[in-house]
Amino acid sequence: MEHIILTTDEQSGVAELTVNRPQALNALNLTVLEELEQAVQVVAADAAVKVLIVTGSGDKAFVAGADIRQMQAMDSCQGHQFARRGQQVLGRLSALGKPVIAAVNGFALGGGLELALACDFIYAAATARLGFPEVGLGIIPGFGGTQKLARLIGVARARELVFSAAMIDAEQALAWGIVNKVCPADELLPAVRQLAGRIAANSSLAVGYAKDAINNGLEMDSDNGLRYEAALFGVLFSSADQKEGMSAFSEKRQACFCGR
Ligand code: CO8
Repeated sequence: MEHIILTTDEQSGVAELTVNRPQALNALNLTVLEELEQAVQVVAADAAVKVLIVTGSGDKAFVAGADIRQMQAMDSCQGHQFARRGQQVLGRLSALGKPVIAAVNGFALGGGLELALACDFIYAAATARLGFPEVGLGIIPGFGGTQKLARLIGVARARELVFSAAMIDAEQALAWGIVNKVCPADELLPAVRQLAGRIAANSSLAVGYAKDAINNGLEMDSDNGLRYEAALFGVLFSSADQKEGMSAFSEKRQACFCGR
């Protein structure tokens, strides 16, 4: 792949996907989107990967948006197709049956913030800047931003951020609940790797089911969400990981999960 670097630490079970187009602040063009989709497929198929970290190369940007130069020449039909393609690829990332953590190491703007929002949660460097500049370009967020942000932080704050095209800093993003934690820039990746390793040490089957219960349960009404949770809970009692986790507790030893 030209613009995506994918590495896996087999020992910890943590993979890192880096958008690597630093000359354009890692902006998402069609090639990057295609490669992102390819990388998600690789991660989905690799049983050794338990957790995925998504970040950007360099110390300036996570991803500074969709590629404005590529969008400049688009007509209405191409704009629509580009937005749908972006939504499809980010949807595949969101639907990955493994936890995905965004390590936002700099600018996360427009499509870049949408990429971060497609992850399960975000850790950010203190130097990060987040926002949706689209209305200042005569467009709107088109890779799911209007929908995802409003659901995450509430409609009033989402409206303020989208209508103003303002960039907010990491502390403001933390206060608004867009990011889970702010770290000094040089401590961001170590902190995310440590957390990812901790998640990867749990039953990957149970973690995947927990992600499924949260993501799909949230699309249901509360009663059906609870029924869905209970159904997944019950299924886990047929797994080797449930037997191992509970035996290890009783025997006062560390559990050794196989993910089945
Ligand atoms: N697209 C293409 N190139 C970019 C982008 C981008 N989004 N962002 C930065 N670059 C390029 C610059 O053009 C520049 O290239 P060059 O050196 O060849 O001139 C290089 O990256 C470095 O950038 P700057 O010199 O501008 O760096 P600064 O530190 O001065 O500024 C900023 C950094 C503030 C991040 C600035 O680059 C900027 O404002 N970038 C654009 C941010 C933006 O508006 N992003 C949103 C884009 S729209 C979008 O994401 C819509 C998503 C949904 C699509 C729906 C489909 C239709």
